[in-house]
Amino acid sequence: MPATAGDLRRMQRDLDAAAQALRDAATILVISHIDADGISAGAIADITAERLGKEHTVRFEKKIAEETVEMINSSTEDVVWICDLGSGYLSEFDRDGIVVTDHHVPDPRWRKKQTVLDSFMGIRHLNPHMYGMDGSYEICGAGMTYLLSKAVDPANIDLAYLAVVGAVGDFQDSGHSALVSLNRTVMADAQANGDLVVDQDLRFFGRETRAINQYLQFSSDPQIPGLSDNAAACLQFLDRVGIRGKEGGRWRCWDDLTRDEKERATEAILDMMPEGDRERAFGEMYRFPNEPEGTGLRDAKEFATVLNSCGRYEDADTGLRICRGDMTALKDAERNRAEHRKHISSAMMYIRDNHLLRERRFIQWFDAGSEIKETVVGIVAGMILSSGECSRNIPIIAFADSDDGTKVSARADRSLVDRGLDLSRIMKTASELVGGYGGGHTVAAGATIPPDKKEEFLDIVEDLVSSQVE
Ligand SMILES: [Mn+2]
Repeated sequence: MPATAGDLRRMQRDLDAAAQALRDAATILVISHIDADGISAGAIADITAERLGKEHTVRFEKKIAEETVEMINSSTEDVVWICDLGSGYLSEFDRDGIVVTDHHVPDPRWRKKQTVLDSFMGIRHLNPHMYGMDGSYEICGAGMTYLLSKAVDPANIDLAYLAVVGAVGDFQDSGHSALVSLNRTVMADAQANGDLVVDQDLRFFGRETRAINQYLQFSSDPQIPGLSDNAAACLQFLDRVGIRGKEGGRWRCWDDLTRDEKERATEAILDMMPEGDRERAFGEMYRFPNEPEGTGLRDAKEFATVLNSCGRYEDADTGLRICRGDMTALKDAERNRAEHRKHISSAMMYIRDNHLLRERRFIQWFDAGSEIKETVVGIVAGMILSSGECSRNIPIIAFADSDDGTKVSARADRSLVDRGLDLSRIMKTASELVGGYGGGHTVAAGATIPPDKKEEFLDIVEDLVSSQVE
């Protein structure tokens, strides 16, 4: 649903008021989320506060837990600026001077409270949902944070590209194979400042850093029939289209190809795909020409992945340093990424060696216990599903222990979604029936449930899957 001119005017007025609150504060506490969107948002807020000359600190949080609410309510800073988080917890905050720049669905209880208490003005809540927009693709947390930063000072336009990293990190470009709506406004700022170039390209991951054979081999969402997961076929393909894989003994990456080579390969690849997948495989890709070459920071998807791997390993601060242009932080991030890969491959081995994957009629599942970090169990489930080692015709459900219960991750092949499967609804319904909570996307969703309810939960999920899929 598109925002009206009135919505946008109202948003600008609220942004300006929040900007004034930041200017008036002597001290600012920034709290942001640990994923790519949150880290970019945190960096934008950090730099904005710094440029204002404010005494400030940045903290990254996995979520707003009870302790986080307490910390926010009892903090002594004049303003607490919460980025890419917070909208779901507005009714929990009981202090003045809260600024929220988020895009998640707002807390319904807060609006009620707001209408009862006219004077409840302590929270400046900047969220696209409040202005007739959809926060799942029209703008992200870093985007809202950037809009506020720009309201503070138009010179902060040089931070717009970080909001593009956030949007791509949250897959806001997936649905249209391009950023749309307010994300496009942010994008235009980054372009105007010379920080962003928009390419029409294949949308697979790793065009800047992956060896081209692996770029093809690991292509996913959508897959390239015949090439994805088939190393030998990728080499043959390069031969067939007359592209040398190596140059001077080193593997070339996708971006090393000449324009002519790229065109030839792209055409051949799109030809191999079913019609319906081509639009997802090809579209806008975002490049940051001012980032150093070969760092993985010149491509928005790769930049976001670097930040995500920092966050997953509880090292969001390294991600923040990278966003701030500290290239020594890249070494730390690389170590993070290597650890990430090692953890994932050993996790897959653990599932395989211990035969943990169990098949039921309509679902398959495994319980990783505490062997796999809850932050990566979803990735592992997705990789098992696409590895060809299990059935693709039924969804996969994975359990892992977490601090506040059992974390559930569910993944499914897109063909099941085409047949009616909606994992988001299933996770929400099933988890609520056993006293938990959940949600997500149609192909990938998650939940948190009480540890002793796994069996019951699986029964419900299986029922729901069988009733959704024709
Ligand atoms: Mn986000």
